[in-house]
Amino acid sequence: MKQSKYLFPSDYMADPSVHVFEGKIYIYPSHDRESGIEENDNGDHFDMNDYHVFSLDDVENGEITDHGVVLSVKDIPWSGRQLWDCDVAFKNGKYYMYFPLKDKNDIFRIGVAVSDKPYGPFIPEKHPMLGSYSIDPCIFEENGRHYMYFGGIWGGQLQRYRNNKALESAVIPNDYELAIPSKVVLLSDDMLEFGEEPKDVLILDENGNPLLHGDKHRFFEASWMHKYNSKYYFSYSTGDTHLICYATGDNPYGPFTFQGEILTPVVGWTTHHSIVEFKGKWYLFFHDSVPSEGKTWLRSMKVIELEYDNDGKIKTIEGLEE
Ligand code: FUB
Repeated sequence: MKQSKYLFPSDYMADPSVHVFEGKIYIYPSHDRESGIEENDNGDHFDMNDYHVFSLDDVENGEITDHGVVLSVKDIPWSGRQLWDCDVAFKNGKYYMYFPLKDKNDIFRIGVAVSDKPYGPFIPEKHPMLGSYSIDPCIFEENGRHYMYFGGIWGGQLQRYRNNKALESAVIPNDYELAIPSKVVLLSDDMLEFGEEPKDVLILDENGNPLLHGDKHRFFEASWMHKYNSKYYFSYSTGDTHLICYATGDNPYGPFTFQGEILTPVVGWTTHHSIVEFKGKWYLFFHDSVPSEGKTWLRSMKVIELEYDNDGKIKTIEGLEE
């Protein structure tokens, strides 16, 4: 499958988080819509208010199933606005959906909603996760332990925190200061809270120095973790430089050494992805704004095969900006 393909042309879906549950591919995207809110650096125009779930038996030839609305802003007791990129994990017969949403004070928190099925509906907890902040939760499971990676700068509000504490005012570093890192945290046994204090996800260059804020490959948002040949691959979006990049490490906490670009810029401001193995092949799920003719808040989800070379390097996918 060398060509990318759109997965659901009849509606705008973005930020696809993908897992294999019960032998099928399940896709958990954001549900973009036209709300009429003007575009700004805060991302107010990403004004989504529900999630759908999709499934596929076969990535290349299967028909996609839309399982309909599985969670809505109106059903979340602590809701303010903006349901951004979510993810889902499985433990002991239950599925847990993790979602970022602004609370009534316009602060992003991460919430949990629970279901007996991978396709929902998901019932939200009464409160956001204690101590949670920022956006883009993704869950990586290994040996029954679930790690959440999260965070995003600018509209994702990560620059408002240091050492997991809110600052009096947001601080974006200058270009020669250290980049603001993504966060990783082990979840509690019951999957409903953080099981420890979140830690920084350090991305180092080839000399072992942490990437600086002015580096076009530094972390911005859209964390994802997968494992390939015993290595841990942390991938992410660089936001305002519009790349999907990755770095590898020897354990889920890192540090991770920068390796390269997975996807060069697509049409639309944001780029956001997930990586999954299914039936012996690896796939990159992502989005672009080609069908909406470049409206960055109206994105469409896509998939393309991902390839590694013999050293485990991911081959860069380029030329999709058309
Ligand atoms: O979909 C809203 C936001 O746009 C996501 O949370 C970010 O990762 C970016 O894709």
